[in-house]
Amino acid sequence: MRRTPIILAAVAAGLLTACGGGESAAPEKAGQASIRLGFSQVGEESAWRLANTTSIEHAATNAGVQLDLRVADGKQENQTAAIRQFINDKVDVIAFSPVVESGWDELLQEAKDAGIPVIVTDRMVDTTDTSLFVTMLGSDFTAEGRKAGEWLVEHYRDYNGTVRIVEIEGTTGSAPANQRRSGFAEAIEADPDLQVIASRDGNFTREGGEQVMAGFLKEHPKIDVVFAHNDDEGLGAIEAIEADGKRPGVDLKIITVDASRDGLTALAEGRLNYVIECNPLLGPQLMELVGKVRTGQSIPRRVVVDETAFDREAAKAVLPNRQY
Ligand code: GZL
Ligand code: ZN
Repeated sequence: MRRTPIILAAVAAGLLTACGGGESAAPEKAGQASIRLGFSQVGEESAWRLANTTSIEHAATNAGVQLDLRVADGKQENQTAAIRQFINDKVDVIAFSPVVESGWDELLQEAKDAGIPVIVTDRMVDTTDTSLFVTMLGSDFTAEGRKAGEWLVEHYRDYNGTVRIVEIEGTTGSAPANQRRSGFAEAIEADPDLQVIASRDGNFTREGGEQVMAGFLKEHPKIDVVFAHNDDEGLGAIEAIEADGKRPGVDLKIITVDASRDGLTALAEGRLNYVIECNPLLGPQLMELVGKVRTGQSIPRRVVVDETAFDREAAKAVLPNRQY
């Protein structure tokens, strides 16, 4: 379930003292200027992304980290420009969520040449030179896709006949889209009746999900299941399904990923059928890693975020105190 935010004592003591708060730290810590972190964020495409940004901002404030967070509107060139600015500003640490997996080696080499450590968060980069970043903090997207497929296999265990699945994919080239697709495909191999008859990029947005789903409904008279790579696409698909005179969650089963408040609400109301959690609240763990990197402590190469999955009953249980 939800990880309780961990504020690293060393970081808090060192930084709070530097910022004039907290108990007096060891002499060598006193006077340490607060850490300056440059963060390049994908955009504002989904509820997940907004919660992720808020978590990072709040955790930086709590840890006394000076944060320069820049939003890239989903464009790789904007992330590249922001990270070059961080290098020019000589920040202490750079972190980012890469909008797509490829095309980062040259930029990360520039950060390495400038002696600035880079932390990859949320989405992974596809690079041959793993010395270009110090750690990756984020979900296991393949496991998320696998959980969606496993639920379907279980749900249709006693059903004989073809189950027609359409897939509304995330942003083309992004790690979550690539890995959710492959985890899902791997899991549904267990039952040959489960067939993906169409898949298309919905760019992780509600309008993308609605447009893609409306197209699928025109092209395919019989659709049994929708697998949407995030809640926002699934909520958009619900609009298109209802516009087509069908009952989302009943005539078509819908599975999504993220477990945002709106996603869990639709699940509790029976308009979605299963929602896999993708935890956006990476802020506290990121600040802990930033503090360790800054003070030269060793950190793992990969920090996986804990997350679960929800059926209708579980959604009703967690909704009252859901953080995002
Ligand atoms: C997943 C994250 C994805 C979310 C989407 O970690 O990269 O991007 O699933 C978001 O909601 O747009
Ligand atoms: Zn706030």
